[in-house]
Amino acid sequence: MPAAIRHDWSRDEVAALFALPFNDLLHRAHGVHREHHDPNAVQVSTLLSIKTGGCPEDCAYCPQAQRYDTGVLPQKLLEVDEVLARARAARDAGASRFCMGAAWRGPKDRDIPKVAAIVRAVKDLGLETCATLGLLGDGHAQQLKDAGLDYYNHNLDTAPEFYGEIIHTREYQDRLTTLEQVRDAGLKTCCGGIVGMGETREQRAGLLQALANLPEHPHSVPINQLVPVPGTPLANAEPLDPFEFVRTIAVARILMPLSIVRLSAGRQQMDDAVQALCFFAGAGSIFYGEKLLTTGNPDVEADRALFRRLDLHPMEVVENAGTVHADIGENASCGHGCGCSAAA
Ligand code: SAM
Ligand code: DTB
Ligand code: SF4
Repeated sequence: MPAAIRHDWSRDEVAALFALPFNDLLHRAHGVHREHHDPNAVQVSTLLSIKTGGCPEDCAYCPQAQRYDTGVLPQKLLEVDEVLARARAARDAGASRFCMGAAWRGPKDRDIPKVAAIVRAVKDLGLETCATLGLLGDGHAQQLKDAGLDYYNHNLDTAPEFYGEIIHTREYQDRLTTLEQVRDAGLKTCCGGIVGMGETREQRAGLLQALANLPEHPHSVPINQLVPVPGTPLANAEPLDPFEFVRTIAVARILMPLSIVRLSAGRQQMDDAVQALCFFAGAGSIFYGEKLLTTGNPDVEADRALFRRLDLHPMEVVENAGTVHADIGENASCGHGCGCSAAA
């Protein structure tokens, strides 16, 4: 029987999934994955910080908050040409989506035309576009959509009841409001959270319950493992058991059957075998490229090797630019990043 699309998950139901014997949980999650997704295809996104550091917010995990001494040097918004060069390189290396992050509480009205020009240029390369700029103001989502933005990333980050221990400068409701604006503008939502911040399993269940009970399941659900950064309040957070991370991916897979669950930040600190378990449990997307926003990510060569060893292939994207043949192999040469014979 196909998995039902539900928005009324109770905390007890989600907690019961977490509590399943590991093999039972993975079996069930993989079944849901296989029913709705190609289990051997992985969507490949590349991240770029287009405006770095100096952020006024106090998110306890974040190396870009001005108030923490993390060594991140503030940089103003990049010019279109700088972003384009990085996007072209990401495309040629095989990424199909380019995600642009800004260390803002939210953009000012005057920032939006500049970001819109960047989005338009990246979209013209044939890439899917994603932006994460913080809380949006009136009309911002629509202007970004009109510029060709496909996805907006805005995370719930953690369970409602743990949120106040991590962030004090914005409310959970502020995040829900931005997500509503994003949906209303017809943008696809990318929304997930971070685990390994000292939350309990019950609170991990609370994060996934909140995501699954949104009015629409996010198209993309990034599950980040905390990257502990010296200087931040969470620098010495107790590392999460890797199998608990895999469980989180599996439960997300079961709760939101049609969404693409991203094995997001934290892969550099993760064994290949754990990553393989995450793909089995239903992860269908990664960040690809040596850097996330300010912290490291696995080498491109290591990811190419991992894909080969696990017989994974990049997900193909059919967009208005035509079929983007995806290949992160060494034959990436045609300008689509795929080694096909089509002209770039
Ligand atoms: N400033 C905007 C905002 O907070 O919405 C956009 C950029 S912010 C860096 C995007 C997301 O990155 C955060 O919501 C958080 O989930 C994730 N993130 C930031 N620092 C992280 C860390 N050290 N480990 C894991 N994820 C992190
Ligand atoms: C998301 O959920 N994770 C990405 C992306 N969305 C923007 C960010 C991860 C950031 C990790 C810390 C850093 O590199 O600064
Ligand atoms: Fe600022 Fe975003 Fe980092 Fe929070 S997560 S401190 S809002 S850049």
